[in-house]
Amino acid sequence: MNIIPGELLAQIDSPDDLRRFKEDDLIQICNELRQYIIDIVSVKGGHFGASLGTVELSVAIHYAFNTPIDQLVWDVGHQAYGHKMLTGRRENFYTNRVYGGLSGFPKRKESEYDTFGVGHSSTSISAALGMAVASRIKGETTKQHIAVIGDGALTGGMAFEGLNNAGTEPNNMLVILNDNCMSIDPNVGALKEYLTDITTSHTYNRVKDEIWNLLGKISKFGPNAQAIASKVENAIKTTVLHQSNLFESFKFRYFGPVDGHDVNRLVQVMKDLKDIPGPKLLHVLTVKGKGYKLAEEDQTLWHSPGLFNKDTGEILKSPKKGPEPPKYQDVFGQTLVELAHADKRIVGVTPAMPSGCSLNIMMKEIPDRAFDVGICEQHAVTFSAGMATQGLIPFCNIYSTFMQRAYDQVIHDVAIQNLHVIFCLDRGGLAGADGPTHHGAYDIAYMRCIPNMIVSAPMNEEELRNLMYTAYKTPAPFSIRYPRGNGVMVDWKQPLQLLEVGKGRTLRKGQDVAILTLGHVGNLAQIAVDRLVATGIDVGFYDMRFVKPLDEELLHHIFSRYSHIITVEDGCVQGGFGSAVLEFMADHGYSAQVKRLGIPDKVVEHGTQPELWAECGYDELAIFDAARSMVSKQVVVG
Ligand SMILES: Cc1ncc(C[n+]2csc(CCOP(=O)(O)OP(=O)(O)O)c2C)c(N)n1
Repeated sequence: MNIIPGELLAQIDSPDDLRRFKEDDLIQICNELRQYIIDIVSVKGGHFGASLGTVELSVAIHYAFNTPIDQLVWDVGHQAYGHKMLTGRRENFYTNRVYGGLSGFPKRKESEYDTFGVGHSSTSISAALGMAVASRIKGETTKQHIAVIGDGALTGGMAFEGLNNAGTEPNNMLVILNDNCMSIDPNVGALKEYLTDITTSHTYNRVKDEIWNLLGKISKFGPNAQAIASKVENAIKTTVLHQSNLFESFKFRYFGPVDGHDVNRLVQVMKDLKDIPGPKLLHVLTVKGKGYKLAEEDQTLWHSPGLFNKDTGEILKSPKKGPEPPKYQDVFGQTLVELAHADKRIVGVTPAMPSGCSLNIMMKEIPDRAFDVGICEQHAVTFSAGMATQGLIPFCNIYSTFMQRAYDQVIHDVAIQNLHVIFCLDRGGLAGADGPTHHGAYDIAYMRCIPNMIVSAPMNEEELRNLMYTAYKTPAPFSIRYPRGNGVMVDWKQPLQLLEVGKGRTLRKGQDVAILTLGHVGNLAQIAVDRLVATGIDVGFYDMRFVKPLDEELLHHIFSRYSHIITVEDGCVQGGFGSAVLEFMADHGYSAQVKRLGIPDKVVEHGTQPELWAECGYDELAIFDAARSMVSKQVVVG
């Protein structure tokens, strides 16, 4: 990959190389790093705006601190491209998010500079605190621990659990709050307003700068001088801001806000803070997309824009051959609006993914009944449950992988009380380039063991619409999972139909082998089925739609007719749909040869969805092979 780094960046293969430069060179290094990110992401894709916003932060941290001995933890990690490039991965960065290549997120096995694996948000403070306490126990008194967390990630409850613990547990930790007023979409909630208040209080900022200079000087003279400066500073913060400082009330020393694009200032501040013991929070102001005008102007679009022409800013889309099937998420978004127009009890909830799950369509059309509640899956579920107790019908849309965060809430707040909350789990199945932290591997298994819960997955857009309609009409907890990406139907907007809960579909009757699928993978199986039939194998094909309740009538029919059965799911084989079929077989005394295809018991890395389906053995070819070898007929592969 022929992307030429700037003159100084070309000399940096590790933070040690960076630290050999003079402070005066840092601005140029930042410019070159920013340009490198633009050059490579434009042709290789990936997260964009967030890493442009942290260029100066990344350079300053690695310059001021002694990484990798000092422990640096990134929250979420989508903003760590600069960090990766400074820590020996620049030349390989063209493999970012590619099958077998670098991960798009920090990962412990990739580099000693990636101290903690991330992808889900709001973990950095807890992880860094764990490290800081471990250092204390091991007597490593000079070691620094730095958590970099965004204002979006700070809306996650776990961040506050970490702050709460850190305030009283002796530790040497610096939390850097990277405040750009953005999550993927504009950040929401009272905390955002609080941060804006601090940032825009002119009197406070002027006084603070004077105090800062004083503090910087006297911190060299020991703890007493520091204590005095700290008292003065706190008194001023409290008076000027007319309220106690939120972070100070967690017993953190609050510093800032400082300009997160002034690299020299950042270095100076970080060096000063190194000498101040205890938990500290540095509030840094950055601009998401900094340095690429279009990304600064439309920060949501440029969070992860795909490939683009870096000179014109045109986002490149593969040419369309004709009308294309929609994304499942858009079918959700549009169908929800349709349902909500017809029934005022319907509300929509998303934890910080309005554009990711297309709830933004409803937020625009019916704003008073569509809620972005921040990055807080647990709250999103219980908030939905609360609304359900009052007769509303919430559609709570959470990516399958992020729903793992809210498991207890699903059980305790929804299922035990048998509340009518509809969970739409987007990105169910292998999610692709984001990798293991983002695969929706477990929801079929974790939902089907919960009492009262109806668990379903549509094979196509029309089924998604009908399942949403059926869920709305069925007063019970109801889970509908569908994958990332496009469906298969161009003409998908058909009149809504009520489905019978717990009933599957027979797509083809056969006798040699039966293929049972759940959800979108049925379309992969369809290709295999066509080939099997063409090669003389009489295959039965069933779209089961529901894993709970299972279509027992259909299963009785299948087990009495076939001795070879294959189950296919885009989810973990352990405890999932195939397991449910095996349980049925055991419970009813059938015996058949059953092969379960799905995600095996291992961490599946990143790649395209087809690459990963193939690796896990349930793409169309693998399904074909499995069926063919099961019936052990000699066939010619077409
Ligand atoms: C638990 C969880 N929920 C949702 C997401 C999806 N997500 C990825 S980045 C992001 C926004 C993070 O905002 P912020 O921390 O402010 O970082 P920024 O992108 O603004 O730099 C969200 C919601 C996630 N990674 N983890």
